[in-house]
Parts: sequence; C-alpha cells; structure tokens
Amino acid sequence: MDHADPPTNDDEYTRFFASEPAPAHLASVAAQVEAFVAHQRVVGRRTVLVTSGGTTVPLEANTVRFLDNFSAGTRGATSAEHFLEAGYAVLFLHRQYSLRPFSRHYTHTKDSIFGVLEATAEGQVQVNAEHAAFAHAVLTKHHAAMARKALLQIEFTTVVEYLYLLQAVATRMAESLGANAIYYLAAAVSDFYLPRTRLAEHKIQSAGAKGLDVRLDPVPKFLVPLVRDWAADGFVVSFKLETDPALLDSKSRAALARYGHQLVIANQLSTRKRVVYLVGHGGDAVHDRAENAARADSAPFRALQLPADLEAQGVDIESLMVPELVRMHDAWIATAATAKAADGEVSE
Ligand code: 9Z3
Repeated sequence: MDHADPPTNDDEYTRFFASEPAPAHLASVAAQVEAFVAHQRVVGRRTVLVTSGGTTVPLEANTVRFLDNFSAGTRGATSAEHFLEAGYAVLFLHRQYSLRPFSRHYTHTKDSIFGVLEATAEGQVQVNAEHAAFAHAVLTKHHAAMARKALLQIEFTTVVEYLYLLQAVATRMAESLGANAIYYLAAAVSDFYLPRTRLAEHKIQSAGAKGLDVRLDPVPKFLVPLVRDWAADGFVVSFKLETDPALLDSKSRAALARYGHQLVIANQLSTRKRVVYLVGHGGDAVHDRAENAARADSAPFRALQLPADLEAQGVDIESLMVPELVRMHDAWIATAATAKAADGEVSE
C-alpha cells in the first residue's frame, strides 16, 4: 500500500462483490450482528471489531489447495481479551481454527490440554495444582463475557468471505454505534486473489503437467470503502506488517495519507510480539478524512516496547497497546460530539 498504487474507485468494489459469491452464512451473521450491536447500544457499551488471523486464497472452487499466510491470530485473540477487560464488547471476526480469546491458552500449545489436566484415582478429571488458579481465572472471564453478551465470534476462511463479512459487520456497527465503535483490523489479509471467473471448478490435475502457473489479481483496497462508508464516524486502526524495518514509517504514513483514518499500528514480522509503532494522530485526529490525510506527514510515530522483564513474566504487548487505544478512543468520542454539534450549526 503506497502512493504508487492505482487509485481504488467505487466500481472496483461493486465489481468485486458482483463477481465473487457471498458466503453461505452471510445472512445469519448479519442477523446475529444486528442483535449484538443493538444490545450494546441499549446497555451503552463501547464495541470493538477485532479482525484476526490470515485469509486463504483458494486455487480451486472445490478447494483442495489454497495459499495461506503465517498469522496465528495471537494479536487479535490477545487484544480481544484486553478490550473485554477494559469494558468493551468485542466482535471477533477470525479465521476458522485460529487462536480465539480465552481458549487460546489451551489450544495450539505444545503439550495441549494434557499438560493442564490430571486423571484422579476416583475416575475424575481435574485441572492440576500448577494450573488451577490460572484456569479458574480464564474460565471465569470467558463465562462473564458470554453472560454479559459482550463477545460474539464470527468465522471466515477465504479472503472473499472476509471482505463480505467485514462489510456486513462494519456497516451494522457503524449504524448503531457511530463513534463508540473501534475497528481494529489485525487480520493478515491477502493482497492477491484468484477471481471466480478464472478458478478451476475441480482439483487441478497434475498428470502430464510441467508445472502450474497461477496469476493472481490484486484485492481491491478495502480500507477505502471501510473508512469512507462502512465504518463511518468510528475509530479505525489498521495494521501494517513489513519484514524490512526501513519501510515501516513511510508505508504507515502512506496508508494514513491514502485513507485519512486515525491510526496505523506498524509491526515487523520478527519483533511483532515485543515492539509495535503507533503512527497517526489517534484520538486527536480530526473528523474530516481529507484533512487527516493531508496531515499524514506530521503524524507522530511512537514505539511501544514490551520491557524484557515483563516479557520474561509472560506479559503480552497487547496489555500495553489496548489501554493506549482506549485513551485515544476517549478523545475521539469527545471530539465526535463537538464535530456533530459544529455540523449541526453549519447545516442550520
Ligand atoms: C498485523 O500486522 C498483525 O499484527 C499480525 C499479527 C498479522 C502481524 P499474529 O496473528 O500476527 O499474532 O501471528 N496485521 C495486519 C497485516 C496486514 O495484512 N496489513 C495490511 C497491509 O499491511 C493492510 S490492513 O497491507
């Protein structure tokens, strides 16, 4: 994503959705999201959409093979827990089978649940003494989030599913919650895909083949419609991943200049669990996209680093990130009220 990218126009997204099939569970997800956000609105709870995990790019319609990426969903699942802790409701849009809030402590681990449980002489199974207090805390927090109706989890697999669901979720959140919503886009979304029109229907055959050439198309830049239309008035946080640290600053500013949203969290693949960079005006961003975009070059660039002693204690960097975002969101909401009042004055 940089200045050299061709501009995204409305037609690109219209064409994309017109030619790619919608996921089968779209209507039921939309209904669940509507009920969820209506509840948060009634109880006056701020809500965050956390996207998490990697999208796939199928090479066949009846998919045997697909392209994937490294993301395990650690950032998203961990952040979701901290947002819940901070009193937010969380809509967790995640890759199927990737890490999820709370359960992440017991899945995808080297020795799995077997390191935590013990079989008793009486034929029962219980959490062993070493893990009991922690397991109790995790279970209690999970059950409390569910009882408060503060956590809704939605699955995607392919990049096409992700984009349909992102639109469906974001538009419903924006409509109900306005500035009270954060869009925290931590999912690792493919920049390329194979359009339905060029997708083989059945498993690509290898017999007699000398190799396989696949030409992928660019995925339309979803931050354009998201910032402008889908997530209107909300606080939008995008993530920028690079492997070359020299690119982080310029690519993050390029994203701010292009989309005019509030914050980019930049990270490097190898150090992403120890250091992130907050790039943007955050809660002090203005509520005018063009003005924000114009201020991209002067946006603060701040490193947030997890101290080594905390890392050694198993503290995660998201425990530092989320409180920062909550503070920025406070400021964003305060200025949203002022911006609305000013708008009202102008239009009267
Ligand atoms: C991130 O940068 C996330 O922090 C990670 C988290 C994917 C690195 P894990 O799931 O990793 O904890 O293993 N996410 C966004 C990456 C991305 O695809 N950004 C796009 C881009 O950089 C635009 S939104 O162009």
